Amino acid sequence: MAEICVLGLGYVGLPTASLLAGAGFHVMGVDINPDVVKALNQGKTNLKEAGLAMMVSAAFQSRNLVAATEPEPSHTFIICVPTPTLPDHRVDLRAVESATRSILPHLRRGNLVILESTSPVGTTRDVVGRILAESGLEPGVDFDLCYCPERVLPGNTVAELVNNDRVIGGYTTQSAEAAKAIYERFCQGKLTLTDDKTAELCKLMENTYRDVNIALANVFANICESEGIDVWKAIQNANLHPRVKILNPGPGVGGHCIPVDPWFLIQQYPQHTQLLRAARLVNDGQGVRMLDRLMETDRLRAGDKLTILGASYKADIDDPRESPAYLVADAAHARGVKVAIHDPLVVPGTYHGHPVTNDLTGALTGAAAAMLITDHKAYRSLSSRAFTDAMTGRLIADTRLALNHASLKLAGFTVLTTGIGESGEAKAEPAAPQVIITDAAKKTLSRV
Ligand code: SAJ
Repeated sequence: MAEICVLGLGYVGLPTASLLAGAGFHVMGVDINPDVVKALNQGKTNLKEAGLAMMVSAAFQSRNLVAATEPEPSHTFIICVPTPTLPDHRVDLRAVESATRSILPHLRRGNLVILESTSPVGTTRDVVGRILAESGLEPGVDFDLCYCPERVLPGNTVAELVNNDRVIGGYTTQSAEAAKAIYERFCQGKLTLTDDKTAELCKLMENTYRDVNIALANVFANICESEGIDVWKAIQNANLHPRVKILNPGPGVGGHCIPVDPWFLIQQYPQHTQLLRAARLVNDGQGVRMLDRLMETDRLRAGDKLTILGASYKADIDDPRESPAYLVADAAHARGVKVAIHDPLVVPGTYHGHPVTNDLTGALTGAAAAMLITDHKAYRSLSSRAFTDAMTGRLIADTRLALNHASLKLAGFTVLTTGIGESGEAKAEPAAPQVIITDAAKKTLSRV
C-alpha cells in the first residue's frame, strides 16, 4: 500500500510526488492521462522544470514512485488537479470533484486528505469534505482534512517547493499538524499552520495582489503614453522610495494563475471586488491597446499581416497558457488583420485557436508590423536584419522594452513602446468615459 497518493501529475503534482518519493515515502502518482502514466512508469516526463527529469528518474528507479490512472488505499491523499475558469469566469471544480470521488472507495479512518489546487474559499470543507463524508466518515474526526497551497514559479518549481515558506490550513488543528509532518520531510521553508479557509483565501490574495499591482503599472503606462512621459523611467524613480515597488507594465497578464485566481474572488464576492474586476479589465485590455496604437499609424490596416512575437505567457518558458498573445490575435482578426504567432520555446501547435510556429523568418515574412509580447532572451539579441529581411513594413511594437530600439530606428523602423508616447509629446486624449472599455474588455464583461 502506498503511503501517499498524489492525484494530478502536472506542473505541481509531479514535482511534489517526486520530492515525497525522494524523502523516502512510498508514493503512488495518479493521473487520468494514460500517456503521462506510461511515460512516468518508464521514469520519463515531458515537463521542462529544472531538476525534475533527474528526480523523476531517480524516484522511479528507487521504486518509491509508481504511477497509475486510479488511486489505491493510502495513508495520505494529495489532490493537485487543475481548477480553470469557464468562459464566463466561473470556476470549474469538476477535476477536484472527480479526483475526490476517486478517493471515496479507498478512504479509511485515520487517513489524511490534502487539497493543493487553488480553489474558492470554502472548497476544502464544502466540496472535498462533503463528498468524502458520503463514506460515512466525518472530516476532522475520522480523517484529517487540509488545504495546502503551493507557491511555485513555473520554470523553477522544484527549488521553490523545497525552499519557499508554506501555509498549511487544517480543518482542525490536528489535521494541520498531520499535514505539517508530511511537508516538513521535504520543505525547508517555514510551515505556518492556520485553518483551511484562511489558507484558501491566502493563496487567492497572493495572486490577486500581483494582478492588481500589474494593472496599476499598466495604468501608469497608459497615462505616460498620453503625456509623452517614459513610464519605465518614472517607475524606476518612483521605486527609489523605500516603500514603493511598482511592477512592470506590459501587454497584459498570462499564465494559469494570475489572470485566473482573481475571478474566484470576483465571482464569490461581487459586492466587494469592483477593484479586482477593474484590474482584470485593464490587464486584459493592454495588448489590444497596443494593437490600436499600431493601427492608428495607418501603417497596419485590414488585410495586412501582423507578426506576434511570443506565445508563452512570460519570458524563457514554454507555457502558452492564457498568454496575452491570443487576446491580441483575436482582436487583430476582428479588425481584418492577418496574424502569425512565433515563439522560440512553445511546442508548435494551435493554442486558443491560433497556430504558433518556431519559424521566425516565416512568421515575419510579408508582415506590415510586428508586436513583441514575450521578452524571451532569444528576442533580445535579434538584429534589425531579422526584421528588415522578412517584413514588408517598418513598424514594430515592443510591449516589454526588450528590443534594440536604436538599431531598429536606424533600419528605418517606427518603434512603439508600452508606456512611452510615440510622438514623445503630450497627446490630448479624447474626453474619455470613466473607464475606457476596449474590445477585449467588452468581451470579458459580456461573459461575466
Ligand atoms: N507580469 C507583468 N508585469 C510584472 C510581472 C508579471 O506583466 O511586473 C506578467 C507576466 O508577463 C505574466 C504574468 O504577469 O504574463 C504572470 O507572471 P508571474 O511571474 O507574475 O506569475 P506566475 O503565474 O508565473 O506565478 C505566479 C506566482 N505568484 C505570485 O508571484 C504572487 C507564483 O508564486 C505562484 O505560485 C503562481 O503564480 C501560481 O501557480 O499560483
